[in-house]
Amino acid sequence: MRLADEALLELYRRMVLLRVFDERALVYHRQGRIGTYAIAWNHEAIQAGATFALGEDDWIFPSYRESPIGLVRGMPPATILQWWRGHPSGWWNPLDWNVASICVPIGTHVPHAAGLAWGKKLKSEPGVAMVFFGDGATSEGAFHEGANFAAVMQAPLVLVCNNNSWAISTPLSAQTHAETLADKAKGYGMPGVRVDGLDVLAVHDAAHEAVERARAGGGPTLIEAVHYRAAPHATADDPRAYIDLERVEEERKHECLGRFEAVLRERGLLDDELVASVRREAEAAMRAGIAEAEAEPPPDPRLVFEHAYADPPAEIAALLEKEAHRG
Ligand SMILES: Cc1ncc(C[n+]2csc(CCOP(=O)(O)OP(=O)(O)O)c2C)c(N)n1
Ligand SMILES: [Mg+2]
Repeated sequence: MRLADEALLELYRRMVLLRVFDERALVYHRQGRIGTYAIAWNHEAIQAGATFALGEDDWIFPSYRESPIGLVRGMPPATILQWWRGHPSGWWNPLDWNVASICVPIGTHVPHAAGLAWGKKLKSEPGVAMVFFGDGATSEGAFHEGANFAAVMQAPLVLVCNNNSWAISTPLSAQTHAETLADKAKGYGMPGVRVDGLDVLAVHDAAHEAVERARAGGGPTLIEAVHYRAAPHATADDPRAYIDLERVEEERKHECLGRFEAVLRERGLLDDELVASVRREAEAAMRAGIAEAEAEPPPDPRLVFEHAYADPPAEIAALLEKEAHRG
């Protein structure tokens, strides 16, 4: 699908926003201002490209790797930063954005996304669901259950596998004996496609086709977006213990944002000035976001227990009582 110039620039803005969020989040982590953070560097082509094929009624189900994906829907950076700060104001209402909660357990959101998509079909409501997960997730039972269920029910679901070749320190070769992850689609009776995960336009094309098929009643599609993780898994990880550092260096040279920038410059759509202003805008949004997040009062500790017990055990009840007197 050929995107108009205006759309290409919007796609670029979204990629920059995701990139800058990631860069700043890493700095905020180092400054002790947010907690552990799952680095999304060089996953922006998959995240921005795939979601660019969605409309307002469509749902996004992110894993931790796609934590900032709400940005493409206009979610404030402060909300996502608060999530990483463990603050309740980071728990958004999914209905406000059609973005489900960030899923940390591997693959458990695939059945949720399949269920939502099936529900849309049952109610004859418009909208498809798009679920993101990693290569490692394809070895999980929940992935199998969700993919199989969606195919049997012909639910309008797009399954986007971010195959970054690693599940923390487990390489793809130890993850599966399948030649490709897209091949797994065959077993579920759905189309499976493989795309270059660093080519935002290729990702968008594949997602657009899958979304159109889902909308037309053609059921789910599995997209395998292939690349190689060129940053640590998360801030708590030291990949030097297991990764091929030369390969990482090589991969970093072909990172996805610079690659898209080169395409846009060649088409005469982008120059140094626009590059600088788009980045400045994203950086300003992040500065405002962290300030907003930090200005939020600390959460009430009682909240942790609020929905945990119908009848709190005596010890906790006593602590809550004490807190109530203090606060
Ligand atoms: C059910 C479950 N098991 C184990 C973990 C610990 N864990 C966190 S990230 C991760 C690797 C997942 O790799 P992959 O699916 O390839 O996604 P990526 O992190 O590469 O985006 C694991 C095993 C978890 N979060 N949930
Ligand atoms: Mg992975």
